[in-house]
Amino acid sequence: MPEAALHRELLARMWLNRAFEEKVSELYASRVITGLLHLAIGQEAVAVGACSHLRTDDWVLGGHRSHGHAVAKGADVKRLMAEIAGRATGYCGGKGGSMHLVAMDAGFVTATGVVGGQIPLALGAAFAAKEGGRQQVAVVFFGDGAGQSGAFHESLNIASLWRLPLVFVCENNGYAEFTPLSAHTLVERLARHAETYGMPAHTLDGNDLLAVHDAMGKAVSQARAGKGPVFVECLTHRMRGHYEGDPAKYRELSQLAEWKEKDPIARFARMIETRSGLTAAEHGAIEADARARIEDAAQFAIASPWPDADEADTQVSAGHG
Ligand SMILES: Cc1ncc(C[n+]2csc(CCOP(=O)(O)OP(=O)(O)O)c2C)c(N)n1
Repeated sequence: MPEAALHRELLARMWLNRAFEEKVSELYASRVITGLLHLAIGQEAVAVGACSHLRTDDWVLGGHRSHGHAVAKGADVKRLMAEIAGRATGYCGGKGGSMHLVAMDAGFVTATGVVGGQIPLALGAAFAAKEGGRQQVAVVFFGDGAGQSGAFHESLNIASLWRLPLVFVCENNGYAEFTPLSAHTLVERLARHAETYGMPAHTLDGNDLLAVHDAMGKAVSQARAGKGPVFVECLTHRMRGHYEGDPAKYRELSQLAEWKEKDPIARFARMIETRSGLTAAEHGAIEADARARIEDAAQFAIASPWPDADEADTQVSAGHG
């Protein structure tokens, strides 16, 4: 795709992501959506930059803050919105909700509310991809908090040892819930762990869409070529609290203002104004188109029925301790 067209396509995907999350927030405020909700507003460049290199049959896994990963992977926004709103037309019949999204038709294998749980699951996806012999790759998104789990280290080791086609994407937003990174580790850059396990690793500005896009292009090519896993650490920031309603008193207002300056959408748009001749009118139309698609998705979710009570114990599993 010519560069100018690619830039416009990426901007459209960023807006689709932002519009989706803002609409979810609005529906939460009006209690159409309930439960615990974690938004990734401000982190869109990671999801969009990473997924822009993936085929539909590549696999993506994420955690509790993963709406944007599913949107960027190409999941149907209507079925996603309905799922988050707990409706029968959602991807999981309304039983998964915000933290347990699945969209297999788009290669979105799963999200999970178990912090770090997606990382070893991604080994399975990558192993299946390798055995399948169709040059598929798996990509797993997780936060800096998840990077402190034991399963994270075991997974890096196995992925490296077995040369799995897996790209680890760490969204280092500096906080795990309300705890700053400095309070849960002395290792400021999680990419250093990957080096320990013999894996190529990069740390980059996760609010710079083209930086993510370029790094992920190389990482995905390496994994697809059978040369083993790659670790990409994206330094970013969530512009909302840990969950919707979090007063976020643990953050300085100055810090938030500084990161708003680095808003990945505004920043990318400014860049392509000069580099690809994006006009204000074009930009407005791209944003309006994204918001219209998301409004349709919201209306679809609102008009959808609740799951039938008889369905409550189907498609679920439970274990005994
Ligand atoms: C196994 C487990 N431990 C603790 C929690 C509670 N918890 C929910 S989110 C979170 C912090 C996760 O931080 P991070 O991985 O950096 O992701 P972010 O929220 O920054 O996207 C914690 C500890 C949980 N859900 N699962």
